[in-house]
Amino acid sequence: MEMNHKSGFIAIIGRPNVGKSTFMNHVIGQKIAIMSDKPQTTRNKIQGVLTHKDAQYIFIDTPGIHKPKHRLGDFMVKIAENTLNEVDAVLFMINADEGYGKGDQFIINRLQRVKSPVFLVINKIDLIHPDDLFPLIEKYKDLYDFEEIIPISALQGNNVNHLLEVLKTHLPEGPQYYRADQVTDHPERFIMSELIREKVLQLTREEIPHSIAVVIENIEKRDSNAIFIQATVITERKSQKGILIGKQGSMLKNIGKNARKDIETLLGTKVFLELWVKVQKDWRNKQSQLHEFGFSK
Ligand code: GDP
Ligand code: MG
Ligand code: K
Repeated sequence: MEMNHKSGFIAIIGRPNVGKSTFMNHVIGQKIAIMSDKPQTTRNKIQGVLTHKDAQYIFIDTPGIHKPKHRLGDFMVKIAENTLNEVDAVLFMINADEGYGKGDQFIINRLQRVKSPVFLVINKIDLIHPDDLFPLIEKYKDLYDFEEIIPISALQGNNVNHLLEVLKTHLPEGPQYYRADQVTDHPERFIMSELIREKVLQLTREEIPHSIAVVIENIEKRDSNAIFIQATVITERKSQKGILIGKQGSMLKNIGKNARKDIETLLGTKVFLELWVKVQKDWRNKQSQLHEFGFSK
């Protein structure tokens, strides 16, 4: 990994039609890793990954932040709020041509509890007179303590690079989570591995350290409504392998069962999950292995 490489998760929120998808298409272009448009239940979806030489931007969609229409909606809003606290940056996009609306107020209220830096992106500036921009900025400045306010036109590309540069200065140093070429195929990979990792840590309690890695080896569509996934849990110690597998494989089975449920929710399809455990000493320190595991170029 390069020194000073930055990477982070960025949530894009905003009312419908403000231009979120247009923005994604502009920054990621042909390489966009659009996931299925299936409604997500509890998890967020990765919309696209932008890989630069010195930074990787992972954009995620947080659908639940909008005003709920029913009770399940409240639950979704809660989850969305949690997500917004976990990401490295939040882009709150508005339409310059429409100005301030009720839907924005709902989101801004939710943002009051968000600790991550929030950027106001004023989109569609091509539709307004420059004189109208300043009052809009003033209005929003009064509503929330935005990290930065950046006017753009996602359609024409105005100021989009500037936005990315500003964003980069706020991203933490971190690895390239995705290989640039991996992104197009299965952007869900990272989430899948995180889900499995989460189950390992939950079910084994303190016995297994956070240094374990989960590698998604293979994703195969068996038929139109089932996906077959093979994954390996990598530990650094032989003793941990036994704990992970458990008595007659009971632990691994349990991990697999719980992870599978979450992955099914994520993908909206039936999943067969095959889990393996592998001991690989000191894997974290080995550049070549990082490569192999898809954590780096
Ligand atoms: P989303 O619902 O937030 O994802 O919004 P979309 O990206 O689907 O955009 C909604 C509409 O706004 C589409 O017709 C876009 O072409 C249009 N749009 C998006 N960005 C801009 C912009 O910067 N300028 C103009 N004039 N139109 C835009
Ligand atoms: Mg959209
Ligand atoms: K904040």
